[in-house]
Amino acid sequence: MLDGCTPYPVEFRERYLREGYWCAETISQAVSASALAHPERIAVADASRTLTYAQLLEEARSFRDVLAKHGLQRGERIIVQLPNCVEFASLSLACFDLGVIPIMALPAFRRAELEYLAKLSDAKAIACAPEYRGFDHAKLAGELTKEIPSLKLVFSTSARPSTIDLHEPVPGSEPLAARQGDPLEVALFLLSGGTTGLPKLIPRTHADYLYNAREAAVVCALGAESRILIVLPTEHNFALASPGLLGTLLAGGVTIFSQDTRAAELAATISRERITHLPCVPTLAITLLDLPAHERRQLDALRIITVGGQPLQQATAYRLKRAWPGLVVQQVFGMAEGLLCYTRLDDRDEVACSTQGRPLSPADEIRTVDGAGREVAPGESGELWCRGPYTIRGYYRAPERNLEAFTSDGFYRTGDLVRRDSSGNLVVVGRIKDQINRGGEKISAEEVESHLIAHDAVSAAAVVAMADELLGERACAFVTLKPGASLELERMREFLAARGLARYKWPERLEVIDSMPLTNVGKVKKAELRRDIEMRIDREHRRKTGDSANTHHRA
Ligand code: AMP
Ligand code: DBH
Repeated sequence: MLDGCTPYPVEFRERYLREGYWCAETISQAVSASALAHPERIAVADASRTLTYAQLLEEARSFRDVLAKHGLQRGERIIVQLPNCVEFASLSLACFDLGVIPIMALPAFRRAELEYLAKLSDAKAIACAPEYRGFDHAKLAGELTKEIPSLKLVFSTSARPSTIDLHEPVPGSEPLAARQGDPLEVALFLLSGGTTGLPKLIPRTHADYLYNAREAAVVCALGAESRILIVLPTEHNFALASPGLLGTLLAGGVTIFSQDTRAAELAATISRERITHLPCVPTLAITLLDLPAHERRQLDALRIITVGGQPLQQATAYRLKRAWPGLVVQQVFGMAEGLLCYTRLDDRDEVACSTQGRPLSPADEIRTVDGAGREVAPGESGELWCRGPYTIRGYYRAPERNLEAFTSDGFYRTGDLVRRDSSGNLVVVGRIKDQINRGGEKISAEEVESHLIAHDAVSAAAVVAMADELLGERACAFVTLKPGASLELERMREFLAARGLARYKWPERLEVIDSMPLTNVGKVKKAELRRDIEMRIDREHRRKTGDSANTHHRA
């Protein structure tokens, strides 16, 4: 396995192969086989292009040859930062076939994140859409090639000076999957949500990821007749392989990419494209529910909505069932590190609406433990630990973090607090990791704090989650200031922008306090800060509703 990764111990490797969880094929072989079974069917489409399975294979072949022509070789890394588009599918397959490892970066990432990823991975290339949502990605990528020694090539999805056009014509050559690759080798890197400082790279192998995508397709009843809408960032594990794009390609279904996340647009697309499967976060589900009735009706033919990434309120789950009586509401509790839990399509409403389901695989091993690592009593809550045929054994190039995040016998400590109910389903009750879950996007508190304390005015900073009706949580920054200094929310956000931090990580509220509440070992008491912001918001809310009640009275 690639240097810097933790291989599965040999007895597990043998067992997963022997018991058929892993197969002796690479992702490009598996997708090629699926494609060749029905070359004329539609595989992928976005707002501007549609490719059949045969055309997808051909475009992937061509992209692979472009990558190779410019010097990318097996085992080298490429940062892939594309919006939801057909080229994402072709490029990923091209990488899997060549053995070049894509690092799945979010389109929202800016200089700080990309620089970090490129340096950590010694990436040789970056692939982007030249421009997306008003941001010049090609320009930033070009600048990074001048600053980061390993980074030499910028590929783009359309012609643009000083980048390499992925669509550049290359002569026909051997088809995809003609060469044997190693199924147990790293196929791609996903990103962790990050709890300690910066996000970690998650190495996923061909064999484990294929199993992940295929099994997820089975529990979501995703088949050749299915049509999935990818509106979450396709680089994210949920949209990529749970079952997402990859599960759909393997099943022979149709993937429709959307870059537009507005509810009314999505409803129109769902209707026009006869979408059957919608993976989404609770935030998106709520905006769909809030559409006017005539737009909501456009979802009547949708069969399965799979909701996850952050807690789905039980009330929202029931609202979904009432709004679309023909719709199956499915919950998923997943993580890029591996473990996926789903409610099953035939679960009773009570299970589907109030639990986050159970592990995907019979070979998933889970433990619920107390602070000392002892299994808690049935029905009690504790930290979830997991191990299995598609859960990693270690982050890439992170030996110290691995000692904390994995037990000596290979369980991943998820940082999530769960309870197992009598039906064997998991209920996520909280988390012990220092993170903000903003509409499913994870923000590492420590990462943002490290930027904040670089500000001249700031002497200490602590970032905590505050509750939000739509996004679930938003980030609030508590800071103490140096004598005589001042700081306002807008100045703070401008500062973070200038540091090249992705916008979704910028705290949306700032509280300047006199001193940080500290434990006797000098750690910030974040629970206290969370209570503090909750109380402040509550007071403001009461003041506001009190005011409006008065207004009402006067009227
Ligand atoms: P990521 O690090 O981006 O892969 O996010 C994985 C984390 O998202 C999990 O460890 C949970 O904290 C959170 N998560 C995912 N799905 C759910 C869900 N259905 N309910 C609550 N939390 C979730
Ligand atoms: O939040 C996640 O990371 C997530 C949620 C649902 C995930 O990785 C997944 C499904 O695969």
